[in-house]
Amino acid sequence: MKIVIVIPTYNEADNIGRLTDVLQQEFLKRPKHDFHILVVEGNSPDGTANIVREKMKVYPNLHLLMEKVKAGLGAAYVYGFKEAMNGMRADVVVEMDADFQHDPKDVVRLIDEIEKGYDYVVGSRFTKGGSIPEEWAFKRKFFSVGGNIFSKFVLGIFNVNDFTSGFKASRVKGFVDRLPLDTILSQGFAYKIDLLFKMHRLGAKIKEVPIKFGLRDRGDSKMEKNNMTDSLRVVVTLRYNENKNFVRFLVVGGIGFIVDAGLFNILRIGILSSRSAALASGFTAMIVTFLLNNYWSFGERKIDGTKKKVLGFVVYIVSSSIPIAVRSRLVGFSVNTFGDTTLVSNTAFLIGIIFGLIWNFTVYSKIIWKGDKK
Ligand SMILES: Nc1nc2c(ncn2[C@@H]2O[C@H](COP(=O)(O)OP(=O)(O)O)[C@@H](O)[C@H]2O)c(=O)[nH]1
Ligand SMILES: [Mg+2]
Repeated sequence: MKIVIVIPTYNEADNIGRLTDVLQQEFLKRPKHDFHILVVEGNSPDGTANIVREKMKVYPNLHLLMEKVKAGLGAAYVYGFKEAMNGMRADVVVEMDADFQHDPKDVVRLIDEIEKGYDYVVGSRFTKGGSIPEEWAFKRKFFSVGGNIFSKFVLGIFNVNDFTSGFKASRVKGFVDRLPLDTILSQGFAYKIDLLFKMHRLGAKIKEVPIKFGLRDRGDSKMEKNNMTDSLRVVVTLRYNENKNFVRFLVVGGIGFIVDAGLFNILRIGILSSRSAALASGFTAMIVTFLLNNYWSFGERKIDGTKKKVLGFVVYIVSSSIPIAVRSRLVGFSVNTFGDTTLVSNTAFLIGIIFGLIWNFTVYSKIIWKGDKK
């Protein structure tokens, strides 16, 4: 297999030369593979690029990609992955830091798992046998562990414990070549969560290999201060995108509810019987929610074409009328039996709404906006 280790660097002059030396020794342990190193240089002022150029004279499998400006870790990896895939025709790409926080000896351990058939091998600090530096301050440990638990539950991926590991091997064919690299959700550190989630959705067989995450050998950390909020934003965005229709449906439902309940109470106090008020407010809310759902909630599956639109609307009216009629009868029955008070009428009204909600979501998503199966 052709394996490309992608290493982004920014001011790693003290590390990159030694790292390439050590990696070359590691490559010798698996002579059947064709190993390459691709350094993605963020235009460091400390001469990192020159050190790489010197080493390139010795190692023909060492390559340098120059960014015009430092654009963040995510951007550097996207640039490197594309070159590794399209230019170098890699079968496997490895993500790795330049600062010896990732033990070069672990590279072959990751590769061995790819060979066993895994598509995405994560060097994990939070699986049995893995660790983070004891020297880290409590706060940093807390956020690192807590952030991973949060990601796990919000994203619903339970076979991964380390969502922000920067040490991974990924199969290109069927996986990296299908990732939407041009639209990653973060140009910074949080790209890791985004790509992990998308690899999972692509059905990658994921394996965690325990790693001991070391302390940075030399030089300074480039970790940005907004990493935490950026990661949080990525996790929430991923979740929202998955459940967009449902979230929007709830928002439209909320608006529909306010229109419905507001009008119901105004009408029943003012001019109509409770039963008729429930009917009138129900139909008004129905039209409002239809328009909102069509143009927003199920927007991607918007009903186009006049004929289809009319047909869709008819089906919608017929199906929505059922819970509205049921509710109106329930309200009528309740006020006749228990007295026409605000409490009685609104309780019956609410029960009717819950029934309507279940009914409508089922009908909307299964029949009206079900989308064309291609
Ligand atoms: N090209 C490039 N490399 C970067 C950038 N930010 C960080 N790096 C490199 O990415 C790796 C990880 O960064 P590091 O500062 O070690 O992050 P930390 O381990 O979370 O403290 C290191 O090799 C850095 O030199 C960037 O914006 N562009
Ligand atoms: Mg580091």
